[in-house]
Amino acid sequence: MRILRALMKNAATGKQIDYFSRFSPSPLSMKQFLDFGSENACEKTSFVFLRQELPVRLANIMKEINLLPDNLLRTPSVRLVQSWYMQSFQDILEFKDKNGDDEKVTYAFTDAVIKIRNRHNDVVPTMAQGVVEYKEAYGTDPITSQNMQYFLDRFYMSRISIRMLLNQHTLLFGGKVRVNPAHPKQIGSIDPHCPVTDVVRDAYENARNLCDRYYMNSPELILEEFNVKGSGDPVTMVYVPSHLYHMLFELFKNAMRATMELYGDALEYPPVQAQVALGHEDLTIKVSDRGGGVPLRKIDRLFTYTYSTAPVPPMDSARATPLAGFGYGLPISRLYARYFQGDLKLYSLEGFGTDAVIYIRALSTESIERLPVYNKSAWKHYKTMHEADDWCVPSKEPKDMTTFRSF
Ligand code: P4A
Repeated sequence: MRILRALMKNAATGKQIDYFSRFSPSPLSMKQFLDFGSENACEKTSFVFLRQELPVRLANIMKEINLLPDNLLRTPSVRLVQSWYMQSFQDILEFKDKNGDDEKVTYAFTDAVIKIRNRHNDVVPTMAQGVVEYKEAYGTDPITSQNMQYFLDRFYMSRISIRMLLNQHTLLFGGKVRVNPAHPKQIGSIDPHCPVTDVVRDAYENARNLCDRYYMNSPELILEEFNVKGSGDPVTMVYVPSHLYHMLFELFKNAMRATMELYGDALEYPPVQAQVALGHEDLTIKVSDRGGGVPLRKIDRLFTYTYSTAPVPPMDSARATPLAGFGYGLPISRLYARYFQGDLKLYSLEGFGTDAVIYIRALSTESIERLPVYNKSAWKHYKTMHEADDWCVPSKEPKDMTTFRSF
């Protein structure tokens, strides 16, 4: 009887997922996030928006999870993640016909939002575990790897966006007052005047601590700042400082690791250089090192989930360095940059060093969430048979040129 009821509930939920997945997610701009948190916005507005938008974002990505290869879907890890999404989706739907003017309702909603956020804390390592399980059982081919990359980029981007919504709601309405006690000038997780170089220095110092602990030394930092307005004012922007920190911390760890591994037991190390430039469109942050660089052929791998989750970690992996992190550092950092229409790129000069560049939109009106949507063209990505490549495969042994002499 209990099983039957569970089956019926799941069938009903399936219908709801179909229904909500037909809506496209509504991307918010930085400015809209700020307005939500300003004086005239209220908890009810946020409640009414989220009880529609959260099911839409959840349903859109749940439909994509279902398109994964069966063998991956059947792993315990992916099933667990799927059950979390199912539960959270149902939790929000409980509020469908509730009255947003009733304080009891909005309190209960905020509690539900906090519970959902905590339930999903371990999605990234759990999903990574699923990828490892799949790889161990079935190996990887380029097509599967490519599909997995496509899915995980979209899945983690969706997660970043959903957590942004959850965080804004709890930070703004979860306490008695709408200020974040740790960061009183922030609107939820957003700093309207995020001091970029302070975050750069902070990320450097923390990466340096790890570096010192492991290598007993660390490269110095040279930090420069350029402002197109020429005022010499410190560069600030509307941004989520924790996202910026996440990206920079990752880049500094990589730069330090490359530098320390290259110079070994040298007494001095070439410094890591960071440049912050504010233009009319972009705010750009470049982290340069002289750690010897990576050949172009291997750059893509640094962003590949199926490569990073190899049972044997990449690079020379006799010892795991604390600077290596979990392996998803770069791909996730790039998603943070892309989330508000920016990007993260690596330019390497093999034999010399690497420049890692974070691009961020300078204008808050242009910083708009970049969200995956479940539609026909997403569906096609998983379902189309990938045909042969339309570029020749370079062969190591050149064809016997005498063959062509007759021409
Ligand atoms: N050279 N350059 C980089 C790395 C090497 C590098 C490297 C060997 C490779 C893998 C890694 C960390 C560093 C760099 C800056 C970057 C990225 C790579 O932002 O100097 O861990 C996965």
